[in-house]
Amino acid sequence: MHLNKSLASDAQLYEILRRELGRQRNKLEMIASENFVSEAILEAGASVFTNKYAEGYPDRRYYGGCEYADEIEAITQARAKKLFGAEHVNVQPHCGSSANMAAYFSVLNPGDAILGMDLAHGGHLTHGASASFSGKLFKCHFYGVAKDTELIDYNQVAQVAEAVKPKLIVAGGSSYPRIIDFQKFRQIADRCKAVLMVDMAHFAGLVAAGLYPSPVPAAEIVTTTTHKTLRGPRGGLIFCRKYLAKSVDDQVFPGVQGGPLMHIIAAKAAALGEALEADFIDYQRQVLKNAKRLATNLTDAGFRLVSGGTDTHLLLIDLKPSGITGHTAQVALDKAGITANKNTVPFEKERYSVASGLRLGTPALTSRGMLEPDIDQVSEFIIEALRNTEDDARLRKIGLRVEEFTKKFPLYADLL
Ligand code: DSN
Repeated sequence: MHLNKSLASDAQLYEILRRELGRQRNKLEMIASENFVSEAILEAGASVFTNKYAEGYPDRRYYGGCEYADEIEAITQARAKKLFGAEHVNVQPHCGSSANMAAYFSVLNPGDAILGMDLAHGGHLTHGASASFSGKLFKCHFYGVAKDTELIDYNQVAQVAEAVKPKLIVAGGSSYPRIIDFQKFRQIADRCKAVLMVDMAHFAGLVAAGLYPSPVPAAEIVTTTTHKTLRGPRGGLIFCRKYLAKSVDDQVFPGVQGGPLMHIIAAKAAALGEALEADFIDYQRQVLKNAKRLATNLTDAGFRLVSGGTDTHLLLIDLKPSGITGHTAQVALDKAGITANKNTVPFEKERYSVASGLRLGTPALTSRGMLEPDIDQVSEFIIEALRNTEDDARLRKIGLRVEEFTKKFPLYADLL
């Protein structure tokens, strides 16, 4: 396969694609929300469906020529419902933010109160942060983690819910390394008659594999992206109870979006097909084992992990005791060929652009075939880099060793 052959006539673009592929191959990808899709998913995402307008839904389109678009969307819906055991799914959201926006609009009006997890404690921008549409359109209230355990403080969730009577409660987040108790959220939502929405973007792949509790039985609405642990193309999905199906569909189109990205929907079908295979469970098991091994190695080396460890694919180092910031750590790791992101930690005092934490994840490395002994080597690279953040020469040397190491785990060997 030589996917980008026709781009060779555009030397400028070809060169950028070639360098990006090289970056992905030669570095250690540890951003917890990233992954490497299969070549089948790449192909579906780059397919002729990019040419097709298909506003509406299968058998209810506004344009002609949608017979195959209908087939592909129906297959995507069927696979998504089977994988997660949901009553209804909308597979058209272009991303997690538009999925969350459409989900909110299906049950809320502007000005309604919502309750979500504080961004600094592990929530997501779209769960009510003032910089996001959610913070601008709704009255947003927040819960967080307890100071001593750094686990979600369910008593606080209940108290705030009782006080502000939100119309919707959001569970889920982007840097919370532990399992969330959806039944507790359900009870709290029932007591204040709120809709419960779970944003499972980060752990959707683990849910699909049965390695993380499914939020589908507990929540009226479950949103996700498709490109994190689920290992699909960039995009979103909304699952909901049957009684909300029309409302959710109407809010995705025409409420928030226009024409669906049919090529991405084709790629979602490919990804969901892969997730229904038995070896997807083995993959997710290894993601968890690798994250636990990384957590153990970092702890043994003296680093402090928020909540003391992880139950998931991600972990969060609190760098305050190490005397460096998240920004410094991210820059140093970059020089050493390790890609990760700075992150706020609970009760953060730094600005978001500096941050006191570093988030690391294992989904992408596991997709490259890494097992625990490989994670031991990766841990050594990380630890050495974090202990030598000001020593550029040493960081560059680690980078060369990283590049050599990555050759053992070929990525897209047939491309370019
Ligand atoms: N940007 C994603 C993440 O990194 O977690 C959340 O949308």
